[in-house]
Amino acid sequence: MNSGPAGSTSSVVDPFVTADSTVDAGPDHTPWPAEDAARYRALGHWRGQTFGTWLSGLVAAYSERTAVVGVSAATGQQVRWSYAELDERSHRLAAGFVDRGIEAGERVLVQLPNVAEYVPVVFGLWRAGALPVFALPAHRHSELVHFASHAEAAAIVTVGSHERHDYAAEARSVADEVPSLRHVFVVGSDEFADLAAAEPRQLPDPDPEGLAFLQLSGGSTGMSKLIPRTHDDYLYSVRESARICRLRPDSVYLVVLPVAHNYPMSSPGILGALHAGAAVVLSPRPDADTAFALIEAEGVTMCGVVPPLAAAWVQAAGRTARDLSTLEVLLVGGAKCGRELAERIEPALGCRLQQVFGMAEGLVFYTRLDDPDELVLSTQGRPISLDDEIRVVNPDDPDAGSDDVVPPGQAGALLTRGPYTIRGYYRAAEHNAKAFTADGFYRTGDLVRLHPSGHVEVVGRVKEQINRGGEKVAPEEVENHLMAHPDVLDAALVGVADEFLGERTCAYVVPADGAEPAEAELRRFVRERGVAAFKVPDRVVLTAEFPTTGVGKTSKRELRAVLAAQAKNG
Ligand code: OOB
Repeated sequence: MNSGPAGSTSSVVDPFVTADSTVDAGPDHTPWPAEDAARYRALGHWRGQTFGTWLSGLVAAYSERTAVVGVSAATGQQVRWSYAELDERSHRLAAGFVDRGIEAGERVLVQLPNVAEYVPVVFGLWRAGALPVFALPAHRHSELVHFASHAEAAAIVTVGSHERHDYAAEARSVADEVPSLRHVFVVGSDEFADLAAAEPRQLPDPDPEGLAFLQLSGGSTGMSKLIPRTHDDYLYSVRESARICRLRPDSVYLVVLPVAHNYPMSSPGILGALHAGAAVVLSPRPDADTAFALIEAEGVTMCGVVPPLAAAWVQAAGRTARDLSTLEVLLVGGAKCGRELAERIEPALGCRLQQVFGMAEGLVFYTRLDDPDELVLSTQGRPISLDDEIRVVNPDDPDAGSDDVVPPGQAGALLTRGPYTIRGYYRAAEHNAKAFTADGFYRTGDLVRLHPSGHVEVVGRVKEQINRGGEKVAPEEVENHLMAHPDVLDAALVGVADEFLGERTCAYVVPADGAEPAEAELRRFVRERGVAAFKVPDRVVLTAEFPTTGVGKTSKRELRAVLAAQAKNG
């Protein structure tokens, strides 16, 4: 493991700075080259701080202020925890996890809905030196098995039944299949209450430049990749996000998207709000009724949403009796916010629009709150850091290097390298060779146009991914599930334009000889294979054979392009 064993706080013996660290990165993850790491430290971006010590600093400054408001998984009641209470809870949880045998450096799959306990649980794991692996509540058996086995997770933290799904039973069935899983911790159970009541004690602080957690990629070729982030790199993006979004101690940040996603976590999200001494309010659901009630009750000042949700809120704002006047900023991102929607947000909700374009791999763009309206409405912002290196390269050459840049103003594929963007996925050497250039730039797969101001406009994608209103679907993963059906000979999943979601999915299916599988049957089949509901094809179309592109045998990539064009033309 490169994740820094407990106690190795000295930067002298840090694996990131050894002379051969780029040569012998080990199989787990690719560290930044020593000279870049040294520069990020010298610039003050990496400060040698872990999430645990960072929280301790916040407690010293904001002790009695409200940190977290949300519904408790244990009681079903709303709770309100100060910074001091959050700190104590996470110290107890850390001790509890260690007492149950969780060791520093071990991975722990966290699958929690938007419940108050999420925040202390994650800090508890960090303080125990464990690495949370952030699954979404939508993920199901096949995805959880993949994450847990790929990360060789030691435990799962989840809830019991929630929104008609038995998470605890699901987690146990995953544990039956993945040999590394020794524990299923169910927040809200008596057993978990015991764990959470452990006597707090000082535990060794992990290495700030070691891995802190694993996020999930949206996935393009097959299953989601795991994204290794360090304390130092992530905290840099958190501090800057809080500054850019102008969070203050009296700000109130509302989380409506799934808590564990990178966007509500850090853009500026839960962590950005905590950094500023602000309050985090967790909404159990994203719908306007629930969210507007919380905005009114808690005096919410800021919230981050995806475009379809922004559109729904704009609609609902016209007929709500709720007082939304405290809302200052609505961040919109995760998928492209079209100009029309962008223009409606400020008048309907009475707040400033802030566009955000980010990725769990690192790089985040924000429009600035004092940017001219035109830039706020028509671009997705500019990078967090002056040290984010941005290259827009030839989009027709998938292997274009970081020097293959297109003329200014022309659309191209976005590459990036910087102080909080990973240099490789977790345990994915083969994939890394394609996803990163030889000089360490991450191929985002996004097609952008760079404005002279440094703002980018996202104009499309070169990666094989469907963005279903912010939820990412990898066609290959879904195609593989479809092809497991005995009546399916071949399948291709494409994105088709959708007014509400931006894109929805359509599966073209060539049936096996003589078979005529019903659409509902195929959708049920995919769902029962244990995948997140957002990956179940919105539509299934049977076709006798796939079109060819004129060059003989078609690649899946070309095929999807042809089918997508057909779908577009009617
Ligand atoms: C966020 O993170 P991921 O990892 O779920 O997805 C990243 C991808 C980007 O590469 C891009 O394709 C798309 O999502 N995306 C956008 C966008 N924001 C994200 N495409 C167009 N316009 C935007 N504003 O989605 C994420 C992470 C942190 C902050 C915000 C979003």
